[in-house]
Formats: sequence, structure tokens, C-alpha cells
Amino acid sequence: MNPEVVMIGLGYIGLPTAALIAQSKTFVHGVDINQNVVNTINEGKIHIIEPDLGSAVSQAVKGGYLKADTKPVAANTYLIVVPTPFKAKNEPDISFVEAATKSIIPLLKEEDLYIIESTSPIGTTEKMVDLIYQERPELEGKLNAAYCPERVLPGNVMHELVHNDRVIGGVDEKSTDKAIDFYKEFIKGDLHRTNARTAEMCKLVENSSRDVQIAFANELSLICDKADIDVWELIKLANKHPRVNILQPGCGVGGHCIAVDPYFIVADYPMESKIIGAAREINNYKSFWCAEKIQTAKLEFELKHGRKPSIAIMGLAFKPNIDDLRESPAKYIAQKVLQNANNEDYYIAEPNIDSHKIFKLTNYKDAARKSDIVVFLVAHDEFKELDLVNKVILDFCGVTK
Ligand code: SAJ
Repeated sequence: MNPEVVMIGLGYIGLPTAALIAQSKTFVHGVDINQNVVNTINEGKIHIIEPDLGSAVSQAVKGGYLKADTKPVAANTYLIVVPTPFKAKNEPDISFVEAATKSIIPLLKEEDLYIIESTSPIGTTEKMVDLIYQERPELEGKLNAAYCPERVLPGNVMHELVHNDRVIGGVDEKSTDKAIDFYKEFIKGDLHRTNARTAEMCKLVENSSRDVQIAFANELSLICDKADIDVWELIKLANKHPRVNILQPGCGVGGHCIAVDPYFIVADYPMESKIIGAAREINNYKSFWCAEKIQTAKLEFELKHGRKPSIAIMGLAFKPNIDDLRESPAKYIAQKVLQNANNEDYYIAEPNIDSHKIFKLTNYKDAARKSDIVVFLVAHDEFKELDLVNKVILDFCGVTK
């Protein structure tokens, strides 16, 4: 039987979405360029870590509703869920979206639904539709095309995919209607209609908003350090105001979304996006500043004690209590600190992973126990119970507060 849905990209978002659609007994043909990923999924297994995803995929594959392949086949609905990284100079690279679109152009027929979920610069959906009509002019005006971004939080994807509200923007009203009809089969959150450009911008704005708010907290941490004020106490007190809600400073902003998406706006609207651009600079600078602080603490210790300190670097993930190291500021800081090493002993701890190809990992309790200087980069729960008597503590993430 022909599948109803083709899902191009079986990564962090595509695979959970494919499994969810398959759960509603819709036949999904998942496509990925990586043969290993395809094989793993066809065995009913998964190649990424995400709670509840394994059972959803295994059920979908066993029931015959999900099949993976390296090539697309004809269907009624095509979803593009591939990465959109950025090139040098922080410019978005939509070549994967373009390649995925090109791969399905020969398969399209009248009234099919084409949806992009990948984070994309404004105007991408219209651009892809133009590309389709250039090669298939007979389809002009007869396809439905829409943009519908995901907004799930890694670690809670299976729940949020179903329950989060979604913004759905078609290139015309009929396309929006068709896309809403598609999503309402498996999503319980509200579905909000708009046009494709607004939906594209909405995704970028959600993550930029968070980036700007974190930059405000990070800027406060730099000011407080100079002014000799405890930033954590300050934010707690300011947040007692009924209309103030300042986020937490950290060692920078990481992950594959918040530290990336704002550039998609800045690259296209550099003159207008001053705050968004400055937030990126502040959050990047915060990581550099943390590395410098470690260097200073090291030299101060040596001057005071006449010997080199041993140093624990606590946490490598991009945020607390996860094992994801992508775009992690903590990883960047650890690398920078090790580059500046001058015969000190270093212990790197990341309790959420067993081993790492670059860093030699030490159990977090041993790392803290053996070190003179303990540097907290990520506020993992485990770190909160550590005994830290007689240590120099650099807490960049508020774990001891
Ligand atoms: N962070 C701080 N201080 C804070 C909150 C976060 O420094 O007060 C840092 C974290 O440590 C981390 C980074 O920000 O390095 C991002 O973490 P996050 O938890 O804010 O977000 P992500 O990247 O895991 O997921 C975000 C979410 N977007 C928003 O909250 C607006 C999620 O809903 C999106 O679906 C996801 O990006 C995405 O895929 O775009």
C-alpha cells in the first residue's frame, strides 16, 4: 500500500513526529540520507536519546505503520524536517531543505500537501514553492504548501509534540486549511492559523526572545561581578516584583536552537535587529568571560599557595540534566581551559555521559574531592549535594545557590 505521509529527515524532530503520526494508524515512509539510521529504525530501534521515543518507534515499525528508507516514494503529504545549519558569517544554510524538496518534486501530484517544519529564514516556503513550480509548471496553484514549526523541548518531546499549540501558515488560505486538517489528527494543542512568512518568523522570534532574556541575565552577572553583588540573590529579589521575571545567567547559551535561530533574523535584517544581534554577542562573550575567570583563579591560587592548583570542571552538557553536548558552551569553556593548561591537574566531570572522545571523564564526586578549584558550568542535580569545604568555587550556573 502507498504511504500517506513521507517524512524527510529522521532526526530529533522528524523521527518522533513520524512515530506520532504512525500511532494514529497512518502509513509513514520516513527518509534519511544515513543508511545506518534507516537500518536502526527498520529494526524498531532508535539512534537518539529521548524518553518514550524507543517504544513509540518500535510499536510503529512492528505494526507496519512506519518504514524507513533512503529515498522518498509517492504519498499525499510530504513533510520536510531536515536541519538548517549556518554557514560562515552566521548565514543560514537551506541547502538540505532545498535538496529534500528537489527529491520529491517528481513525485508530486495535484492537491498534495507539502509542509516544511525545519527552522527556516523568512520566505523559504514561498521560495521552495517557486522551485517546485519551475520544474512542474502544470502544478502551479494546485498544490497545498505550508510552514509549521515544531517547538518541543528536548527531553520532553513525546509529550510536547502532542500537547503544545502549533502555528500553521499556508502560502494561501486553502493550504492553511489543509495543513490544519492534517495536524488535527494527532495534535491536541490548539492550532493557530496564519500565513507562511509569519509562521517562519514566529519560530525564529520564540527562540530569539529567550536568547535576549538570557542575555539580560548574563549581562547582569557581568555587572554584578564588578559591583560585588550576588547576581542570584539580586534576580531572586527583583523577581518578587509581580511583573518582573528575569531568567538565570549561565556559562553561555547552547543547544541547536536558541544559540542558532536568532542569526536567521540578523543575517537577513542586520540593520533592524540590533537587540537580537547584541544578545547573541553577550551570550557568546559570557562563555569567553568564564574561561578567563578560570585562568585568573588558577593564577591567584598559585600566587597564594606557591603551587599549581588541581581543577575540576563540572558539567559539559548544554543545559542541566541532559546528555546533549551539541553547541555546548560548557564544552567550549573546557576546551579553552585545557588549551591554556600549564601542568595543572584537571578533572572533567559529566555525570550524564559515560565517556567522551576528546575529554577524559572523572566521576563527579572524585573530581570535586581531588580538586582545589571547583568550576561549575552546568547546574546538574547531582552537583547540588557535593561537599565543598575548603575549595575555591567558581559557580557560573547557580548550582550552589
Ligand atoms: N539557559 C540559561 N538561562 C536560563 C534558561 C536557559 O542560560 O534561564 C540556557 C541553557 O543552559 C541552554 C540554553 O539556554 O544552554 C537553551 O536552553 P533552553 O532550555 O532555554 O532551550 P532548548 O534549546 O532546550 O529548547 C528551545 C525551546 N525554546 C524556547 O523555550 C523558546 C524549545 O521550546 C524549542 O522547541 C527548541 O529551543 C527548538 O527546537 O527550537
